[in-house]
Amino acid sequence: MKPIDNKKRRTWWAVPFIAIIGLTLYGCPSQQNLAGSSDAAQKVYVAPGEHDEFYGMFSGGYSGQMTVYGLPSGRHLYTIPVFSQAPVSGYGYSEETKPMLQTTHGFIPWDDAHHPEMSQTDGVPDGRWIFINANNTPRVARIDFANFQTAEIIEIPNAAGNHASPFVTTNTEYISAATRFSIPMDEETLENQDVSISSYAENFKGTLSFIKVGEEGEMNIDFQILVPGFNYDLSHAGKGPSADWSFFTSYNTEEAHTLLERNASRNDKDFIAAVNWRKAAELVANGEGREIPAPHYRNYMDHNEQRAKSELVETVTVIDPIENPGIIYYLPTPKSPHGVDVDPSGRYIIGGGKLSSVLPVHSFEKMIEAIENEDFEGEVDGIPVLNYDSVIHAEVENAGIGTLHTEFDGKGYAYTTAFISSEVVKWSLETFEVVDRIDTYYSPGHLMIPGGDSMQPEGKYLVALNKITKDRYLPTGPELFHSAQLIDISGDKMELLLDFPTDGEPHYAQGIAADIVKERQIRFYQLEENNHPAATKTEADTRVERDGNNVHVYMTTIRSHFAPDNIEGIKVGDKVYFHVTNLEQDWDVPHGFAMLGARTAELLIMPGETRTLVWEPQKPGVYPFYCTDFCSALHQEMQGYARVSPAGSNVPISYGTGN
Ligand SMILES: [Cu+2]
Repeated sequence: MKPIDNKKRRTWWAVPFIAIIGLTLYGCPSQQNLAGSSDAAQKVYVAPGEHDEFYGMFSGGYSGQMTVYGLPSGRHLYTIPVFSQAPVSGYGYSEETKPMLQTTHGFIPWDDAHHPEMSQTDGVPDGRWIFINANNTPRVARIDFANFQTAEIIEIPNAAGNHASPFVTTNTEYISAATRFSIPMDEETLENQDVSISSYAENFKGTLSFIKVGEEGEMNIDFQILVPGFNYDLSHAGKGPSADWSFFTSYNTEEAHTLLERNASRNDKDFIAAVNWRKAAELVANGEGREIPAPHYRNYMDHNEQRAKSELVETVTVIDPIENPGIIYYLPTPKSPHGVDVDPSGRYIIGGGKLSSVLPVHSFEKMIEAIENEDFEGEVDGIPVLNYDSVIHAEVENAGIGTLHTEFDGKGYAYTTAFISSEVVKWSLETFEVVDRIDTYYSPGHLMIPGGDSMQPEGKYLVALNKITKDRYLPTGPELFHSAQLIDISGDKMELLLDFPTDGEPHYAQGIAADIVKERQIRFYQLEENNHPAATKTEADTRVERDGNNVHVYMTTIRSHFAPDNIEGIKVGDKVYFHVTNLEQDWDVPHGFAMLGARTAELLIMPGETRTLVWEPQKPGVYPFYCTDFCSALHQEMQGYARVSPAGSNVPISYGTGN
């Protein structure tokens, strides 16, 4: 790798440096402007039995899940297990769902889920799917809005940390993802290398990945672009005129490898990488790039058989910008930019410079002009660096301290979070002047306006996702849930309406009008369409079969009993598979299945569905099992017994219900 042109760097326009210590110690806003007026209460009141206007889909951050809230009420409606095992539903514990968490590092039942992103058609959220990234072990998941279940998870090879992900292009052609941490990669194979960390500048590289999304939502990595060893932070696709482009922020263009809080804050400007994904995709389709070994799993729910399958994909195509000029350009952006957001018109690219005193607004039009005129101020590893002054459209002054993320209301205004000064700042996309600001409690990261990163925002509510909560709710020991604050943005002045605690780290969120999603809901699964190989569709078909040391129990549940509910002939050393089919054909009647001493969670089986729990009994005895999901007045009676005899005993297999 060629060293960065530091001489060029030093001539860049300087911004006042903001003391890093302020990142953690800057004061909290005063308590004087708290909401709580009856006016605010009325605006968020959703009467019993009535529905919220919007779904809010929040990332669970370090819970690895996605949480669903109703807006404006702030009601927690549901939690979708994605990258973490979920005892509540047996996700990641049942045999049908374990393959979802398969990776080339093995079975990984946890991750750090950051950015929900909805599928779009013509630049507008369409309510088909929502994607979310796994930050720790690079993965992207797709959740189906028809059943609010994780339908697919794809692993991303040649990446370490997957933060700038998963952002969709305007017709969900592609999802972009980028390595957060650069790693030493072999020049030919891109395999992670055993080298000294101090060789960072010469050996470390990054990749930007473009995942193609098929008609049914299936994900495949179409290509990866090799990039210099910076940290890539966030991304957004362009829209309208800029729809063929994706933008990625980077920091650590210093290529430091220790104490990044100091060493990655030296350059006055880092870069937003502008990637012409359309052109790159065409080049790859025409045979450019090279296919390299890059084993990665694609795990998906097979709807027909009702069980997840893991498929090992062996290779990936990599494209090098040096050999393929014109696919990537750098926009100099002050200073350690975090978020990158494209306004609804697709004309402006806004970088959230977390150490910058101004908020830079790049012009897409000027960017194209600068590219055509080869108006470059240098290059890094063969990637042209455009002239800052040629591409910048405006610098928003006084946009707060520690600006991170911007969303839009579709009415000509942008809203930016300022982490250090704990506020949301509203500014005009016409005059680029601040027109309003409101305190948040405290330190907001992302903010969300339903559709606020699309071409058609619903500019009624804004949710600030705050990292610090102290003193806002009754204390709960050293840990406090993070908070979301709902702000009315329908008028000239922003008004705080509500704050509510959120589970995990609500890192980012997306919102969508409830009507779009409501219509798509599946209420139960048709029993006759259940093609699970171990499904049992009537009580008459229930049975227990021994196959060596494996015992298969083909069981059914219906209010309020199991069939069979007495099983004998199991021996210590057996592996017992309970294949449980829920025969109900009615909405909201799952049954549970839990076994004393089983080293796993319960099963929670939706109507019409089959799920399998594996039990390896350790000692002889009679073990009760029962339904965990209150299902009828006689729910307590929904139980059974499994008898376990010593290894080598001659108790025959027998079973029954009502004998
Ligand atoms: Cu039950």
